[in-house]
Amino acid sequence: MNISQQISTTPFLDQKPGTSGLRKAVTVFQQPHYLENFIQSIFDSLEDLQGQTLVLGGDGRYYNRQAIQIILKMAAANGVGRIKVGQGGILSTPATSCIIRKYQALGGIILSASHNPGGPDGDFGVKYNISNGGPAPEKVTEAIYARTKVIDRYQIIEAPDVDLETLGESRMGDMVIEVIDSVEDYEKLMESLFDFDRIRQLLTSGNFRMCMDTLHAVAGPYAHAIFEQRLGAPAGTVRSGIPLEDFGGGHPDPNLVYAHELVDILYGENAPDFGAASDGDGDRNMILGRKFFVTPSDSLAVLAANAKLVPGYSSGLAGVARSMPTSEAVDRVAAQIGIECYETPTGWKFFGNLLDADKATLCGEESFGTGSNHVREKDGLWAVLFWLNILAVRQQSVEQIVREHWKTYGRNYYSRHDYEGVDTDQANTLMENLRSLVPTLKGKQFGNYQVEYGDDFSYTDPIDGSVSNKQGIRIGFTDGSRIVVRLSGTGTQGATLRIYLESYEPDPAKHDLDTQQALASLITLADQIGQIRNSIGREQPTVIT
Ligand code: G16
Repeated sequence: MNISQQISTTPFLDQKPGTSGLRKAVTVFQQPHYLENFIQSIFDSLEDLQGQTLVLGGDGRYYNRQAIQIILKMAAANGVGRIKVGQGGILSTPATSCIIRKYQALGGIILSASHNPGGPDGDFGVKYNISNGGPAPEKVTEAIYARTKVIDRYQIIEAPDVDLETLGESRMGDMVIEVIDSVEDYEKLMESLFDFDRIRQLLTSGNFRMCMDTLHAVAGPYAHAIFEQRLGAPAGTVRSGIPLEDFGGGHPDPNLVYAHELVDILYGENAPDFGAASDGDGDRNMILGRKFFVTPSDSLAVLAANAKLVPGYSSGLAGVARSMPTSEAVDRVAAQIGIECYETPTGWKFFGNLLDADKATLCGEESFGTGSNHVREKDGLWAVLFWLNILAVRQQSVEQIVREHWKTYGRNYYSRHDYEGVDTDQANTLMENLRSLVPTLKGKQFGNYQVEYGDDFSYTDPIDGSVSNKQGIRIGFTDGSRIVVRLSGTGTQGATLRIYLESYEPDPAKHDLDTQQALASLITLADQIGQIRNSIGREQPTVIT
């Protein structure tokens, strides 16, 4: 007999979900009642929780297992009917989205701080996804936040911990707990979208080598199962494939800085033909060719331009969508195929309505996220499979494909400069100053650049009419160049200032420049207009991607 208890609590005032759920240091989550308050606030904000099915899993980081045990006991006490939990507590973010949709669950709880480092001194996070499989939209996260501010009790059952290793069903109170295979449903979905036979031929031909680095994070088991076991790639194709609680001490962020081991391999002697990496919770991806980096913005554009080669997308795209700071490369593809291109604020949640309404088929973000209407999250391994499918059909190298793309559509030189751990007050002041300055910039000339528009991006969702203001400062120039400045919504220490820089080059003779050189004058101009380094007392960005 399990006894349900009502525990008194007091609010924590820092539980406002950011770009992607609540992310804090592990030590913050370990405070008594901290996790419980947030979970109860989620449950309290859901209207018909009684008897419903939820999906639960995480990226395997430190505190994942403890949190899962707490959440299971709270779910049972709150009347949840069934919980599908990934074996060992493991579910990637896209797999969770897939499972919510497939089994028509009410929603899912994903335990992850994505690409942030893990371990006792690292970060932890909680995201809630709704019944379409996607991140909770702002009206839901605001309701959860409102609840966290007044919460005075939570419900939990007293029960022994659940065995998360053995597949199958058990009961806790009236709730059924189903420990499910973490990979199976997701693998089936991938098989329904891509030409597995053709990819298998490519991977077993002996003429093509790939290297997939899952950075000791959640995508490891998925990558082993799909690339090595299912598609025949040799053992060892997947590197760092065992999820570790601290990601092996690394930073599970697939970019040129943090996935440097993979970068060294792809830029080294006898490099493989194709390299890819994914992040903590498996939703991000980085694509590399031999000695060649594909920017996430270009990757989205290439996938859109080649979608017809892939079985799941062969009938064409309804439209595409990108976040505002993502380069306009995909806009050019959309214009050529004659489909709509939507520009949304940063945050995958903003794509949900467009995907549900079948306005967009492919979506992408500069922050190494690409995905489609197959789930409602970005999806790292999906992007890798999409590229493999294109490579298998076109029989060209990654570099050849991207260079041909630039020839056809022009090249959008693109880079993001991040200043991490900035003093929050200084960062806010900088943003306020820019906000008041940009409307006065229109028509002004800075060297070769003339300002076409300057604003703080505001988005009206075309489906439900909801408005999201203050989504980032944009300065657009008449030659198609852009500077975008915004504060990250995912950092956990101080503020992270992001400067996004983009310039358009139609002339193929000028497609070989180094990106930072191509953008040099724009970088200087961004600093001049925004007084960036002065205002925050920094000489250099922390990370350049
Ligand atoms: C999250 C969001 C993305 C967003 C990224 C960066 O990704 O899901 O939509 O682009 O954060 O956001 P920010 O610039 O506010 O830090 P993830 O992979 O961390 O869940």
